Amino acid sequence: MTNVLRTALWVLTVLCLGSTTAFAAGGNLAAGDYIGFTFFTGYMAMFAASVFFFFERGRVADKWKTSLLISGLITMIAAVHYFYMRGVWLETGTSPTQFRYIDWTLTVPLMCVEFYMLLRPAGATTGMMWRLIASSVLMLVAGYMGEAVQPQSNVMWGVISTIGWAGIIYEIFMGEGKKVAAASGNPVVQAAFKQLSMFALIGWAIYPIGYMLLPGNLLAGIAPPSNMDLIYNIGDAVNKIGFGLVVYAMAIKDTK
Ligand SMILES: *C/C=C(C)/C=C/C=C(C)/C=C/C1=C(C)CCCC1(C)C
Repeated sequence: MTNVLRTALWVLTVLCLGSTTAFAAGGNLAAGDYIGFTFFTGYMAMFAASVFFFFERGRVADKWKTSLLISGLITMIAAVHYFYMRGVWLETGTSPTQFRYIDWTLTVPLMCVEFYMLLRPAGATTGMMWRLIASSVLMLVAGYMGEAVQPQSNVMWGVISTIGWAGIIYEIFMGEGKKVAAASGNPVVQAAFKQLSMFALIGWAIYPIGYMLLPGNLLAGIAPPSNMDLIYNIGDAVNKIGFGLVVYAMAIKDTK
């Protein structure tokens, strides 16, 4: 299994390196292009994090191996999308909403699975996992509607999206997540669950702040809407790598 993962990783590396030329022709990274900087840093940080999680997977107890695999998949899926977004940004100075949401559609449900995997040994049900995933889908579909399909109604779609986010927060702070964690009797799992929950509450709050820069929304005019990308890039690096590191630290601790 480890060999399969390593091989997949090298194939990915070669593909990424081999195709850099596709985007290097027209654009250049200007000294003051801070949004561009974060596309590059985000790409490389997520790529490195994936290598780290895949390799470290071999060091943790069997019951946590899938959790580490998912941590690596989350950052790897993001790395590939950042690779594209970085290139399009270089060429055009813009970043299409599509890449962002294709990435989130895969990575956010996987983060929901990560909550489930953490609490599964303590008795979490797949019902909890599917409720989290359903809420995340509502959050993301509504967000996409407001950003890309009906931007004139972005406030309404933002509210609907927030209902999805609230569903996730409810499940982990008041619903099954909270109850199973409390009953688990494992302080290492409890501490990690608390940290992941704080990521979902505070770390994820970075995204609606970016969204509110859309014309007609609460923070419109404070900064150009292109700064959404800066905010989303910071949010992604913090949340995807941070989430993975919490799971990693938990697994190492619980293996000893
Ligand atoms: C790795 C990517 C992650 C963790 C993305 C999370 C995205 C959100 C929590 C987005 C939330 C939004 C709202 C709560 C309202 C406005 C629209 C969104 C989609 C930006």
